[in-house]
Amino acid sequence: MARSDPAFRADVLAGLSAPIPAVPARWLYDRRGSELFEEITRLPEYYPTRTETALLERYSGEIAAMLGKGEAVVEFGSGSSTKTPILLRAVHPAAYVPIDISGEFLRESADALREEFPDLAIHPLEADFMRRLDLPIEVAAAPKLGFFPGSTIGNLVPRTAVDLLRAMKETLGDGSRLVIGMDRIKDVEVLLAAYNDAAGVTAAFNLNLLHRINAELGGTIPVEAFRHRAIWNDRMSRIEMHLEALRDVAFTVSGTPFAFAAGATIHTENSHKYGYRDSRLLLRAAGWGVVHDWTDEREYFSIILAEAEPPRFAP
Ligand code: AVJ
Repeated sequence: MARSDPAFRADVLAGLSAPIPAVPARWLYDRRGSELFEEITRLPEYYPTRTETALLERYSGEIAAMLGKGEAVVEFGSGSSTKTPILLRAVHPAAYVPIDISGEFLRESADALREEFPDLAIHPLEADFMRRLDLPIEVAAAPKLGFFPGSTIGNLVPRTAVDLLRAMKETLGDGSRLVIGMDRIKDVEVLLAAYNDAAGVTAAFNLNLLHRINAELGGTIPVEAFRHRAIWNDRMSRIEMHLEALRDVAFTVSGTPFAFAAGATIHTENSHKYGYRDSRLLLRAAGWGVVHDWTDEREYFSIILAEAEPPRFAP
C-alpha cells in the first residue's frame, strides 16, 4: 500500500458514510489525477482552459496598464499552467510568490519559471492558502497582485468561496488587486459536453479517485462497478461529478465496510458557474470591488480584475 495521508483516510471514511456520500474534490488531484486533468485541458469539449488562456494573451497588456509598477505577483496554486508566464511577461513584476500545499509541485514549477525568467525573484511558499498567510518578508513592501486562474474558485460552494476570497484579501493586504478566472453560465449542452468528453478522459479522472482509495487506503472497491456521471444542477448553478454504482456493491476501506445499491452515487466534485452579476456579488461579499471584467465573444469565461475595498465607514 502506498503512503497514506491521515486526512485522506478521514475524509474518505467520513464521506462514504455520510447521508449524501461525497469525497472532497481535492483528493482527485494526486499525481495521476493532475496528469489526467492536464489532459482534460486539451480536450476539444473542454473550453475553459483554452478560452482563459486566449483572454490572458489578449488582455494581459490591458491588465498590466491598470496596475502600478513593482508589483509582487502572488499566485494561489503552484502555477504549473501556461497561464502564469503570460501574466508575468505583461506585468514585469518585482517578485513572484507561488503558494501551494504540495512542495513537490511548487519546486517543479518554480524551477521551470526560473529558466524562463532568470531575473525574476521567486519566493515559493508551501502552505494552505485557504487561511490568511504571512507572505515572505522580501515582498512585504511591494504592492500585491493576487492571481487565481483556472476557475478553481468554482470548486468551492459560495460560502467557502467567500471565505477563501476574504482570506486572500487578508493575505495580500490593503490596496492589493486580484486577477481571477471564473467560468460563466452557458448552454447546458456545452457545459455537459465539457464534463462528459467523448474520449472518456474526465471519466478516467473521476474514477482515478477509486483507484487511489484502493492503493493508498487499502480499499477493495471494484472500480468497474462504478461509472462517471456529470450533471448540471441548475438550482445550485453548478456541474456536479458523481461516481454511480452500476450494481449493488460492497467493499471495505481500511477495514471499514461500505455498501452501495445500484444507482447510488458518490459526489466527487462541484464546478460552479457564475453570471456576470453573480461574480461581482461573490467578490463584493468578500471585500473585493470589480475593476474590470474581460470576456470572450461567446461569453464562456471571464477574467476579472478586482481591488481590495477599503474598510467601509458608512452607512
Ligand atoms: C480545475 C476545478 C477548474 O471544474 O472545470 C474539469 C476541474 N473536473 N473536469 C473544472 C474539472 C472535471 C476543473 N477545475
